[in-house]
Amino acid sequence: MRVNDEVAALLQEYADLLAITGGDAYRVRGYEKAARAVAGHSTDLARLDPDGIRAIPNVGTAIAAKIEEYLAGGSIPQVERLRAKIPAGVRELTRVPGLGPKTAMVLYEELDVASVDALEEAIRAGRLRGLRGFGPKTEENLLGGISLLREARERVSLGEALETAERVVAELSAIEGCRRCSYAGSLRRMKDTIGDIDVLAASRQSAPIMEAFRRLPLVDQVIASGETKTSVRTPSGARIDLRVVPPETWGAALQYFTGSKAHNIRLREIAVHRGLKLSEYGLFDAGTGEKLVSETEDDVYHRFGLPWIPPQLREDAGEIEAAQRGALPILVTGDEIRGDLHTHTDLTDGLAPLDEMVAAAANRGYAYYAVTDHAPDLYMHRMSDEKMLDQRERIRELDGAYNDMRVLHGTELNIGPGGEVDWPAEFLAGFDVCVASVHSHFTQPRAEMTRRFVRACENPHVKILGHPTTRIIGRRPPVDVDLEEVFRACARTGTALEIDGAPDRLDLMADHIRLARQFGVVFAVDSDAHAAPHLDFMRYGVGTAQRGGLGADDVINTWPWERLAGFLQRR
Ligand code: DGT
Ligand code: CA
Ligand code: CA
Ligand code: ZN
Repeated sequence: MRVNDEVAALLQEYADLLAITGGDAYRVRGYEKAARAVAGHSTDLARLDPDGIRAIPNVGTAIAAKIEEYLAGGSIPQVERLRAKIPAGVRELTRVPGLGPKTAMVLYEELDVASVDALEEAIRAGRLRGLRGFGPKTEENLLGGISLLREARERVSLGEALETAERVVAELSAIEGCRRCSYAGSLRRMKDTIGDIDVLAASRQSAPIMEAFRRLPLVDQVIASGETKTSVRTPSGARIDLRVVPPETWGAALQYFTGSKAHNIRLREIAVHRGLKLSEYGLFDAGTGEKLVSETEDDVYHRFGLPWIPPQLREDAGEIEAAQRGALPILVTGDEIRGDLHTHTDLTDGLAPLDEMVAAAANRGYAYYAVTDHAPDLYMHRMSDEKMLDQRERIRELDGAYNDMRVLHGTELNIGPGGEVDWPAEFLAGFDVCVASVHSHFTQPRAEMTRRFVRACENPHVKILGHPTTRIIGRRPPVDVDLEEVFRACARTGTALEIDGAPDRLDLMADHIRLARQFGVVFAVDSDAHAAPHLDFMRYGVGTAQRGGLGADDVINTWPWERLAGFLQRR
């Protein structure tokens, strides 16, 4: 682990422990922000002097002192002290969605519950019944949260999987004798979470590639190693399977190991009907056993009379029928994205200052870029009219300074429990773009939640519904809402649905996107960046849009500025 990540983990732990022991909420947030800033800082902490450490955003004197203690002695005494008071399992409890630090402390003090397993046992044994504030509904929510947590533990985020896989592919591609190398499986299909990372290489000799793979610095443990397949685990627990195949069967193997299983099964059925046999070794004549094709994926699909099907669609969700009809959608690509319409700066909970975010956006070649910091109803960000208007002035200046990119002033509004948003119409009219999202009251009954969303769409200033289901993968379930009703409202009012590319959100997800599209809704694919490197989250959003079968025309931020401006200005 990089020292920055070690320190970030300790600062986050300190924040958690402070929260559990009833520490001041602003202080807790301070440590959380510092943890994120340290993890995202590009310079290795060990190479910074005290001034350099204090110059990291969100790192003040007190936190800098703790970091220096760690660099000098390998530990932070205050963290050690709190650790001694609170068993690690209690901190683990706060990872259960819906279980806050205060509750964790109550469970520990009153019932001696100090692990997630112990909590589940206590619920099932009815031991929470006697506690104040714990009803049957709480028990049900906690059990749901526990299973959400366990599910997430077994899978890796798309972001982590893709970064890891790209490193592996780059390393293995450089080895002599490696003809081709690619990741396959759910990652190539851009699923929102990844069970294990499948990597495929083509070579005459597998041994040198397997050996290089086992020696990669990101390998923590070799689980199994053979001539055709090696499985390893990374320090964070992600599993990688590498398979080495002969170059002439590359296409068949890539097709097979990309999946999905359901897609492959449908394809094999079609093969059987035509007297063919499909496997990871190739497509064969079932009668004679003669190999027909295997070298490229294209060959395999074409031999079925089908066009090549993009991996993002391979879920047996109608793509094979569409391919047979010649009706596969032409999917939106990352290159077609002209801008980002949902991003943050350090004016609220972002890590980077405005000019840095804007410069990073310009570097990506965007034609337009919206800054959408949080609005005042999310009180912890302490937003005010004045701060927003100051930011607007600075954005107008930046906009003038960039010739090739429009810098837009937006905001991410909070959809209140009744569907109202932070500011009155007159104030909203001053923004170039308003995203509106749910950030509170997640457990309203379905009918109320639906009315809330519909009312937000009906606000003529709201142009994008941000991260519509509000799920956070492994931490918060989607809200209970009649999505069809919301999609109808979006189509009627000209409100775009967001596909939030942050890898812990990926919201909307593919199934909903496909459904929404049938209602005639348009979409905005955004990064929801809180730091300059997060602008890259756009790629996960694009992957998700592709899984949803979207083309460029469906995505408003592929549109030229004039068309987008027309959309944003329509009331
Ligand atoms: P994951 O890892 O759970 O996110 O999902 P996948 O799709 O990567 O699944 P994985 O790693 O078990 O297998 C990789 C691919 O190998 C899978 O997408 C399709 C293929 N595959 C695996 N098992 C079978 C099978 O029993 N039948 C067929 N037709 N294909 C399979
Ligand atoms: Ca896999
Ligand atoms: Ca696998
Ligand atoms: Zn948000």
